Amino acid sequence: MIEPTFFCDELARRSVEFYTGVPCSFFQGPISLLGQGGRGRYVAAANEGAALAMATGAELAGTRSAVMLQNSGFGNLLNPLTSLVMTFRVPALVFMSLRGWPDPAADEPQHAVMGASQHALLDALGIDRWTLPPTEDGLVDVLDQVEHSRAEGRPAFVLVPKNTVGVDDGTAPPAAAPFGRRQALSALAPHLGDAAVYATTGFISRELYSVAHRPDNFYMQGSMGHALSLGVGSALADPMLRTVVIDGDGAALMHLGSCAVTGAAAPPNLTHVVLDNGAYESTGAQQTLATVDWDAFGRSVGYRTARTVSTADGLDAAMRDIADAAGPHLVVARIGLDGPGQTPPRVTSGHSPFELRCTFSESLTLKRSSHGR
Ligand SMILES: Cc1ncc(C[n+]2csc(CCOP(=O)(O)OP(=O)(O)O)c2C)c(N)n1
Repeated sequence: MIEPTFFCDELARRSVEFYTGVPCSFFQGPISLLGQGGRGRYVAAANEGAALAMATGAELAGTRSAVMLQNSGFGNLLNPLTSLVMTFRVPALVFMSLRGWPDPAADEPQHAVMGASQHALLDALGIDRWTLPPTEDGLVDVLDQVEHSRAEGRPAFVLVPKNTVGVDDGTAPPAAAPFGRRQALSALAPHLGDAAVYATTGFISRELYSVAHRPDNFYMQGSMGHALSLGVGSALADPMLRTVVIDGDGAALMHLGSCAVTGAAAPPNLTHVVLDNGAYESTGAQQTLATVDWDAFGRSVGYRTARTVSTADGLDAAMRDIADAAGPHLVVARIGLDGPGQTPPRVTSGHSPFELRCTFSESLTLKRSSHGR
């Protein structure tokens, strides 16, 4: 195992000063360490493409940079990788965790396709790639080889399997907050009624499954940042269908433009709930960095109402207030972190994604026919 301090110090020794990315739990140690300062700056990006663009900007301005991401975000990165980095021949150092590999069955199902095809996809693009061995000598060796790619203006991908880089950075985990994800979802549950609910990927889906499982819940696995667009599509397709999207702040930030589209398309039957804990809690509670005045933002992009609450009672009252009013509504719950040992069960431990999708589709079809459509 490579210690996070060694990982960061070795990169610092090679003059890497600027780091960005979207977290994967595999990089929990280095990201946390960089956040403590003194070893370079880590800026949490909205999405993986933005991370690569930021790193490229830093390189153009003369600062060595590195990107850390999970391979589920490879699609987000692909456009700037091919059209910016490779076209303009700007060096890029990308550490990409390998989820769904070597055994897709050992990971969550959303990683299976990418895990199995990751190496071939990189090869098809002609990308220089290395798989990082779980040793400090291995890191030194790989980083030495990466220098050749850099000298030729070629992107270098260092693929990071599970248990390669240590996660412990020596800091104590936060204590559980009184109003966290579980309390917020419990306060929300009585208001879901007959709504179709789209819950974002990660702990929010998992917690909803444990707190209020129902056939009308669509638990997203991956596709981070797209829960809102799924909800908008459904709400526009069936205007009688009450639709609730439950997002995280990290996921909402990832494709924040979708909020503006929601305001413009204005489905009156849609409520967008964001559980804002200021962190990517599902991958180790790294800070999301950006803070949003959601009320001002929501109204400015066309939501009919926008309200921020910070207690379970406040969330209950906000949901009551909008129950019969036309949307789209934005309700943001500012919540605290849940702390260690609060990992909710995996939805896919009991049901396959296909099974979940069939149950959900059947329930929506029934609703649609009851709406006379
Ligand atoms: C495109 C993409 N990038 C990264 C991930 C890894 N990932 C899964 S959940 C998660 C954190 C989500 O944060 P947020 O939406 O704030 O919800 P929280 O975990 O705080 O409840 C991340 C980064 C992913 N699944 N997909």
